[in-house]
Amino acid sequence: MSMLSFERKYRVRGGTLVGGNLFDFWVGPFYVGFFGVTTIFFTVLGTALIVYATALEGEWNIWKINIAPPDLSYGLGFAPLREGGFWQLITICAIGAFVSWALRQAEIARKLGMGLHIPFAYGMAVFAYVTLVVIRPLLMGAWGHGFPYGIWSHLDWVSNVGYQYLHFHYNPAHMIAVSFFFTTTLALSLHASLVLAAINPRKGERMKTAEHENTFYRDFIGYSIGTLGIHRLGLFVALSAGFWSAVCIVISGPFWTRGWPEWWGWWLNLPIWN
Ligand code: UQ2
Repeated sequence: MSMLSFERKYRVRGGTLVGGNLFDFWVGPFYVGFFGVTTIFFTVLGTALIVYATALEGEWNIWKINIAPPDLSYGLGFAPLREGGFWQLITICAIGAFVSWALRQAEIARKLGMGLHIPFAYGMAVFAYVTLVVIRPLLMGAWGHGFPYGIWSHLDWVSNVGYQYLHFHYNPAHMIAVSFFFTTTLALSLHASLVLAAINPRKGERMKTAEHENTFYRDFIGYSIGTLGIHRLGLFVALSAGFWSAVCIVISGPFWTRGWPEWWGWWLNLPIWN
């Protein structure tokens, strides 16, 4: 795995953002870099904290493990370890690991002379997480507004926060986010089925190319977005889903405190109905 013939071409120096040549090497197939080191550091420390906090809680049922944020009364201060302090440290480690991971992607992309689309795309998921556990809690004035780390408990959190706003499906940004999630699955299924239909023929038949792919859609709906275009569209709809998810939760509380159905009053109150 680690000494393939094309490695001489792709295992090039440079592109690092931090550390110069110091961490510019590979371990087996993996590029290390300064951010490979920081990723390992935050991941190991964060995981150890999760295991330690769980040991103190004494609940080892995988579905019920729960590491809760501090009580709202601690506001934006540090809490004692067993009263949310573990959650705070684990959150710091998680963000440290996620940001390190994104910057390692950026260093590899720079090294290879590629665009930064991958760290940008991954960064949107990190942004959605940071919105939940940092940006919204800061705007609301307490770390206790972050979500708890646990399989069952984070689902309860989503349900409870949803009902606080009466009916979350009336949140307009939630509607936009859901529409983008569905459009993402539509776009990927259109793309994957089209590509497989073209390049994976029955035994003995010849594979088809982009000409056939374009022609199918021109025959079918009079328009083909093209082989580059479908990937631009896919990235756009997928990132938009994550972006509007972050918007829909950050406006709930900091910018709208009543039930979401009530928000639509602006529509009923338009003067045109007289
Ligand atoms: C396409 C094309 C591809 C594709 C797909 C299309 C040859 C291999 C799936 C068709 C996609 C269209 C018409 C856009 C649909 C719009 C939305 C919002 C889902 O033309 O080029 O490349 O994979």
